[in-house]
Amino acid sequence: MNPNIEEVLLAEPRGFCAGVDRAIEIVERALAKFGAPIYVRHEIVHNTYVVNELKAKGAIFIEELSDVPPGATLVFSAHGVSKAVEQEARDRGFEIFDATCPLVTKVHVEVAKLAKEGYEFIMIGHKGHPEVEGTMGQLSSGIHLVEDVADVATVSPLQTEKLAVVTQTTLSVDDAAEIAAAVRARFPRVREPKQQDICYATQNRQDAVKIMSPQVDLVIVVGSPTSSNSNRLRELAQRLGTESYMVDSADELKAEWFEGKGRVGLTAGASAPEVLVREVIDRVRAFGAVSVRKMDGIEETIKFPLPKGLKLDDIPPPGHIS
Ligand code: 0CJ
Ligand code: F3S
Repeated sequence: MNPNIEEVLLAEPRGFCAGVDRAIEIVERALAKFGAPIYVRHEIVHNTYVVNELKAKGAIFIEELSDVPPGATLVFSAHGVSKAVEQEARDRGFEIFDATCPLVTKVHVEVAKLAKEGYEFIMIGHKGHPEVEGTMGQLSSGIHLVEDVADVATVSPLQTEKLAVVTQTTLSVDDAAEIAAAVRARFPRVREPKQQDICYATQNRQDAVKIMSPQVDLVIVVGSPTSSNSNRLRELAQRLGTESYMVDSADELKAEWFEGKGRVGLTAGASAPEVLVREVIDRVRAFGAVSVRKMDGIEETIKFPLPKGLKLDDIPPPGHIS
């Protein structure tokens, strides 16, 4: 027991975004319609609990399409895929359902459109992240990755007349703005999206942490280590001067983190289900927290339609993860 903990503050919004909801529902509906197994390229979203739940229902997660048997049903993860992966999946004849978040697809479409007009691209993102591989892989050349301000000095496009910036959707809003400013300083004619390509969910969850952090002594973020947007929430709280930890589940919480802490802030990445938040609350109560208060925040109402072939089934699949 820790007699110091007075209150848990719940960030608003937190947890699942519309793209994650849709991606999970695509796998669940594919399982309900076609039966197990359903193959999924890459983790559908970067969350251990979600992946394990879907595995238990018959999903098989793979990285290489050569591991998918002929005639199988294949789902692309929320992070999107390159043109080469898309083509290989078609060539192998799989039944494909694309769970790429529509906000990532929007970036892909923009890249394809501007490339036709002769643009080269500077992509702000994290090397090796599947979304970055998917977006960069929309073109065979002419798209250059910058991960930080230092990279901007060394990036070498073939021309600077037609240059555009694109970003990963789940970056730190502040870091991306700083890197974009460095790009603008070096290439003043660069074309930029109005708000970068950072999505509404990333923006809203970071804004909520900015409001919450100064009001608490400790921030706990629920999210998996592979989740870019979840890592950014923990990093943001820490940068704002509040001790912060990310946990994949409640049993990762350590009693000593709470020592001397009166108010605890709690949030969750866009791929982390609410059930895990509830388990964290239960554990923090067991540590001694007396009350839980939901903060005020933006209400998200956005919802993305399901792909053709899955939306006619109006019967929701049993046991939807939430
Ligand atoms: O890239 C996306 C379309 C976000 C998907 C939801 O979050 P997550 O944790 O699976 O992915 P990130 O590592 O990109 O945050
Ligand atoms: Fe899409 Fe953003 Fe969620 S890109 S999957 S709405 S974190």
